[in-house]
Amino acid sequence: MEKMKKYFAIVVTVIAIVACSTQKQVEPEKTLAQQLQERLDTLRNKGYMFGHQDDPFYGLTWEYQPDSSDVKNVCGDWPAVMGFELGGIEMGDAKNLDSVPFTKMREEIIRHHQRGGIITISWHPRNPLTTIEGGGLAGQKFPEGTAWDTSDSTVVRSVLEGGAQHDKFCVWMNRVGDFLATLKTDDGQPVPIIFRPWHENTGSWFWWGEKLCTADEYKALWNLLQDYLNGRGFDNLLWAYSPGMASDLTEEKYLERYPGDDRISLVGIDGYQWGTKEDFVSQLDQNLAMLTKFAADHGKIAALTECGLKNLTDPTWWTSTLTPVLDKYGISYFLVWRNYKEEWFGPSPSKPDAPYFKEMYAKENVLFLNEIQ
Ligand code: BMA
Repeated sequence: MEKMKKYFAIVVTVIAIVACSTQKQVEPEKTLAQQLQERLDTLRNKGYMFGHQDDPFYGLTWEYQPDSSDVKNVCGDWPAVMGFELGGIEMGDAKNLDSVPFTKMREEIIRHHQRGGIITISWHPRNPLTTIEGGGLAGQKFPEGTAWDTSDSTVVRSVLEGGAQHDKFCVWMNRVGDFLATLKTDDGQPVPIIFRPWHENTGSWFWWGEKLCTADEYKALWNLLQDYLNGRGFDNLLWAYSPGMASDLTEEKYLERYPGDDRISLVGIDGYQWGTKEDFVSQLDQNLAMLTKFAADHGKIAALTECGLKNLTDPTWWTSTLTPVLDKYGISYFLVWRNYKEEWFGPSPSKPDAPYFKEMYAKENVLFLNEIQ
């Protein structure tokens, strides 16, 4: 009997050791979002990436031509980061608010991912309270019904649970989810995406802006969308929070509407030069100092999620204004907004900023597609 007991004890111990050692070997697999975060982190050792909104769809002199890009036509390389915009998907529209067909958007997102590029997506959903069903932008007077319609300050509250627009908003989120679910390569691999909803929320020009909802309502709106998409099992979304650049941005101010460390992987700011070079440089410098310290303290990636000088009225802007500030900080990328005829933020071969853009391209620490593949 004693012998049996001893034998039994040995067997149990062996099983326990085997179980324990196999458990050690099984490390939880990293999600696609975590892998993207690691990639962004590693790339920061080389420099910071250049990004452009709507880059492959149209430029100042062309639209929808295969393999075209104003950026590539200037410097011979694709942007490292490309930005895409979902506004309109919530209505079930075939084109987004800037007339980009969602089928083309899907193709270009997958194509850029397959080239080794990085994708970021924003969403300017229409105003759920004032929008006209089936209206699109046609027949409506801007900003009526759009993301910029701030005529009512109860909109955020109305989409939260229990609110009058909640059910409608659930349909909208569902349409966003359905589109995101199609962003997969042929072998079924989802494309990793920096997802950046509810941005510039510390200004008051969108229906989710500062004067349009309380901090708690804003956070509830954030959570509603994030929990919904998490619930659908997306593990390829790297969540980015990007309020607007502000004079004297403090950490305390940044934290006011911050959804929380458990919800955010990338912290950004959107900062355009609307006034003088001096004002822009000093604000950007101060804001990036705060942001990159915040990112380091909280284990996040920092980025200048949108920036630009409208129509490059100072052609030297790339090298005289922007990069001298960016060189000082370990950001992951900066992204300039789209090039369309009336308003452009990227370079174009026909414009006087092209040589300065090329000069920036030649800088070792400013990364384009070739340098991140
Ligand atoms: C704004 C402008 C608009 C555009 C919107 C969403 O900054 O470029 O024309 O519709 O972004 O892309």
